[in-house]
Amino acid sequence: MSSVSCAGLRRSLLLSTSLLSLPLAAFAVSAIALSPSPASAQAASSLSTIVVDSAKPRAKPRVRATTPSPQRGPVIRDAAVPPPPAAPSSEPVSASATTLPGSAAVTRSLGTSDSASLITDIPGGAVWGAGGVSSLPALNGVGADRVQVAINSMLISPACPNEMNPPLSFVNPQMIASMRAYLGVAPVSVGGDYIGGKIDVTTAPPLFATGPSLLTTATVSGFYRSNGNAYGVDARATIANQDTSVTYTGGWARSGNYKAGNGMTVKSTLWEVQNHAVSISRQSAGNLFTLQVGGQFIPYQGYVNQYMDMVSNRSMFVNGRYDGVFDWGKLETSAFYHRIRHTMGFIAPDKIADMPMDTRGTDLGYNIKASVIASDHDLIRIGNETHAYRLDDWWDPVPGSGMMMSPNTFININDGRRTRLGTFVEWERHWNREWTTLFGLRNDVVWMGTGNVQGYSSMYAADAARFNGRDRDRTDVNFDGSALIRYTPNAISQFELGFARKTRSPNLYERYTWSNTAMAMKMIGWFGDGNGYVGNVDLAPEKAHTVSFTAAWHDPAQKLWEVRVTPYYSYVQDYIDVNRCFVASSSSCNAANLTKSSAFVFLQFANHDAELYGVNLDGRLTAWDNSAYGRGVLRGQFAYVHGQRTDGVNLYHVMPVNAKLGLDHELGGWVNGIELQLVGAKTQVSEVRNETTTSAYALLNLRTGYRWENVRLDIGVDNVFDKFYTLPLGGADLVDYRAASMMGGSSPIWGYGVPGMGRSFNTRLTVSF
Ligand SMILES: [Cu+2]
Repeated sequence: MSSVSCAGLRRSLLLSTSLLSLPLAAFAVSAIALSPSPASAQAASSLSTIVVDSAKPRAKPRVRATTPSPQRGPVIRDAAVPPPPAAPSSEPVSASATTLPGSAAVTRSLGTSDSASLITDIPGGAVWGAGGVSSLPALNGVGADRVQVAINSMLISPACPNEMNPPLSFVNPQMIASMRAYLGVAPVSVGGDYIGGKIDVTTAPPLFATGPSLLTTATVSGFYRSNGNAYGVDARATIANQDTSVTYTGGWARSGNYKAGNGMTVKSTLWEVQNHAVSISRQSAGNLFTLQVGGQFIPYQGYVNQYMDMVSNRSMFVNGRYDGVFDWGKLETSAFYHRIRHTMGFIAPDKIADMPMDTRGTDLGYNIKASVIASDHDLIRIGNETHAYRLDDWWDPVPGSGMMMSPNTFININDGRRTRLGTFVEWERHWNREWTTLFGLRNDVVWMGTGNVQGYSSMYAADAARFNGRDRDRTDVNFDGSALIRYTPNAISQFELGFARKTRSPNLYERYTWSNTAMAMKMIGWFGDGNGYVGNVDLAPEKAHTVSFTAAWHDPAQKLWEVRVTPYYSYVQDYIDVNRCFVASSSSCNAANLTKSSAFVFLQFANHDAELYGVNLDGRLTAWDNSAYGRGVLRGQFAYVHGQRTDGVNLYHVMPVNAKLGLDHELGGWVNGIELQLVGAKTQVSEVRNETTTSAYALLNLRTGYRWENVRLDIGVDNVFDKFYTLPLGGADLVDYRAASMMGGSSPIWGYGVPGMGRSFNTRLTVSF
């Protein structure tokens, strides 16, 4: 397909989103200066681009009411979560955002223990295959740490050169009370330092007693899945009175290797995980304090698309939060500390070797956000956050391995430092019943640095000396802006046009991995493609300029039907992609490496301009609702995305066209679902990475469940027809297809994707007290 972009469109988008800064600053200043006088007078003159129907009477104050968050798509409202204290909305308007409630996570947990896979229930969402509980989320064609994930406001940075410990692996699906996904034109108050999207996950929101008696609830649930012989247990318990609440949530689960549709066991896909969190909350007239502590332990997790496996991952965290409601608005603050200790090795019998790799990562940060009611029409959000990330990554020597892996410790990242200070101001104005605008300006300063490195032996000395001789401290001053205009002409339709500029600074591995030797390079990379990677100190931050339009229609009560369509276009300046590497007299980055088209290759991170465009569509329809047949709801979602560099090279891991169609039925305590998942062929693949194509496929999933008083039984069949298929974003299968190698042993063969899971019979029994 030829690119539809034209230079003019690109330039104007670039210009408009870059220039957002200036008028936005003016808007922000004028907004801050707002007096309590009638809102109709100010700012209107400076807002020449926004059409306001001044003939109509001003609307009644709408800001004080909590702006209902749009819940669209296959989304069920979650009755279990108590409403937050009445306050101005701290969640900004954003029609393209989607919230998945806890009930969606519970439904999905019948078939998976991978929390990231929840994101596939929203249009534009996909996952990069990794370990069984550590997939990397992608939104609208960009993934991994281009999508920022916050767990109760806590940010968790990659502490592994393969990003084996992404944020969503630190919660089990059943721990999730809600997951909100913002796409490319999200308001700046949502966060900074990402370009793809933002996922906000809430676990264990506090539950308080409504009367004088003590509230105690407990839920224990166990599951079994036939494919992989997976089983586990999830638990949640709360004890609370009217002002204090204590909640535990967590679980343990394990799985063996799964089987593909043709009966083939997919090696190195086993895992075991436990996540736990305890939170204590206290509320008093408009104030809510929460302190949460928790941790994770993964004793093993196989990686079919990496050379290494995870053999230990331990984490602990402390996360404190304070929300206060005042006359002037709402204050939200949080502070967190998260520490990861991670070890990679090989899990026998599928991988046998000896090469320990260790990382230690810590994240420390705070967030302050104030939502200020500036007038009956205006809401101002201001905020500040700091996120400090420290990383050590070292590989102990392997005795008897010669120069390759001894006698010294290989220092991959030595005292890696990445500190970000973010500040934003945002103005949301409800002009009248029909028109709402939102403008935001954000600055993030990112400081990065790292200490000196060394290799296992003199074999690595030249690379290490070159790296150590460089000035490696970097400071990025990043400016983001967003502008949303929402028009709600009547009770059934809503339109939103959004522009945004989003910036992400490189991560520590992109900038500071340094060795050009084949073995070291193959240890770096979270792409699962079998290629080797080396960092680039000179990388610039990537800047996405996105325009997006959302049209949504629904019945006036928002109960019977809704449909939403969001086309978007994004031009990414300095997108962090790769070049084939070439270093004189190198055995990996050699001349042959520059031209290989059907082999694993060696790559260096490099900036390239790129563009992405696509469309997301979702909707649902209540087909019937009566006492005899219960309630039947049809739902559907569709996503198409295209991503290409301006030099014509396709972007890596762009999800092919895909759709889901489902019918959910409820009758009394009986719940049924049938879902058809359709995925097109992946034919546009990254030439520079020798990405492989995948074929189209369709999967049918069924489930049924029944709830008696306190007991609920769910049964499901995923991939009913046991279809064999290759995961489009699963990367390369490095374990199941191997050939004898020159060094003895065997090595992976290029050209094989990772097969998806075959049929699985799943069951879950839940008991509530
Ligand atoms: Cu790792």
